[in-house]
Amino acid sequence: MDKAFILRQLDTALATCSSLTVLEHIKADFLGKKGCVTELLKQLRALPLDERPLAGQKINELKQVVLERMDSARNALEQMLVADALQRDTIDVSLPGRSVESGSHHPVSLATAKMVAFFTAAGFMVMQGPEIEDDYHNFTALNVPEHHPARAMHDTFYVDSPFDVNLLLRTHTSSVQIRALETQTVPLRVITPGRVYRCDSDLTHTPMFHQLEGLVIDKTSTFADLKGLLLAFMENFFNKRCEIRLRPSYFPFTEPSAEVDVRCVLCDGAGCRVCKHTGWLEVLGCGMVHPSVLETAGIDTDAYSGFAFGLGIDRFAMLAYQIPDLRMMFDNDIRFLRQFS
Ligand code: 2NL
Repeated sequence: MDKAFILRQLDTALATCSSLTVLEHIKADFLGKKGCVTELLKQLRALPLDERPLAGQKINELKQVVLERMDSARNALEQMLVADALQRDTIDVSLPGRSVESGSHHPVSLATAKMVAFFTAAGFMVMQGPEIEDDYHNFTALNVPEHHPARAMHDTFYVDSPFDVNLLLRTHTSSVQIRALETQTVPLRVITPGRVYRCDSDLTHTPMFHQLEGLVIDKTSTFADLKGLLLAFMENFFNKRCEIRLRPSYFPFTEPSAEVDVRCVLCDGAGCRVCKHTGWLEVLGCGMVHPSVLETAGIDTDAYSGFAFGLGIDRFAMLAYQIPDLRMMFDNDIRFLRQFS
């Protein structure tokens, strides 16, 4: 192999070399133990003695040229690798940013959390129960008689039942209060927030809504305690002094029963569309627990009395956050929900 051929081979190899590993292989091919330049040196022995010095010198010169070309190839390669890395890691700061979406709580969740915080601070426990309920817990144990209109198909969603009990979507969370009476001992303070279902759908009613009920059973529970508790609750929920009034009413599970109005929290009683210019908002139902409900639960009515109340969480949320239309609550429109973040 002559010098020109070796250098041409070297230049071709270096021109296509794109990594330091390949460069090491090229170095071995030319200068390694079995490299072609090394082979030339070995062949020196075959020459006559007097020709060896000159030939040896030429091979060493060739070796120097090979080393120099390899060095400059290495420098060029390293510069290229650095440039590539810089190119890869370059950030185009003029590109539009990718925003991180953050979620927020639904107004019903916000209202529920605020109510739960108030009542747990007042010593109430929070209980949950099944949304598919049997008619004993939803109606019978609550003194709702067999032919009461609330039991009718047009008021209640019934569910096909594989058992010999009637199943339905609970119409109130009183069913969970009954379960509380079965599993807890008296005295008792419990609230039951949750979804409830009624066959009802128009401007102000959705088939599913949220209810929170409260129940207190104690030796000296009175109607005055009930009224005081409800006033404190309203003032906490609406963050201001409230005025409430109780009007006689009827529920099968309480006696006496009352509807509770609060002085309109939007117009302070001056009259507005929300209070239909009456100055009052009807927000709650309540009463002293009916003796037959206590007896069914096995509670000694000579020693204990109790009061209970129920409210629609959705309506409270609408009033607190000034939501004009009930249906906005369940449309899942992101523009509506974002306003509560
Ligand atoms: C409403 C208001 C109410 C109750 C719920 C209740 C629960 C038990 C015993 C007695 Cl275990 N009462 N809950 C009481 C009064 C009103 O809800 O407007 N309901 C139709």
